Amino acid sequence: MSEPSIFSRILRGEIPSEIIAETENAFAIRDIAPKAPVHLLVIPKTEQYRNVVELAAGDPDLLAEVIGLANAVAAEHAGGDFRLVFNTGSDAGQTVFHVHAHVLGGGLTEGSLG
Ligand code: DGP
Repeated sequence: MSEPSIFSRILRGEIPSEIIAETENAFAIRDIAPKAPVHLLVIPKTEQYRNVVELAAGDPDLLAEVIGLANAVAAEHAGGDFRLVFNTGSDAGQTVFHVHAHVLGGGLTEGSLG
């Protein structure tokens, strides 16, 4: 077995980070290095999907749940409008290979790409 991802460790309470919202199969936290006035991460509780392409192919209902939770946290924390970013692959800036959506809002600039 490989080591649990940083997000699985947060979900288990092994690394401190407030879980600001959750559904049955997904949860949301604040990004530790925000690139926008509001920068949240929405993450499936399972770490079996490394990126959004795998998630879409393997469990489209879970992808829809992630997007629904992104919409809900954007409504609560970012005034409604938001940018959704899934970095996919290390050349695209992905550093954590447990699929997650960046929810960016609250006044975006060109640098707010997750
Ligand atoms: P990506 O580059 O798309 O794989 O995004 C990973 C994000 O995860 C990055 O923006 C920083 C965030 N992150 C990494 N470690 C932690 C952590 O321990 N706590 C929180 N809240 N965010 C983290």
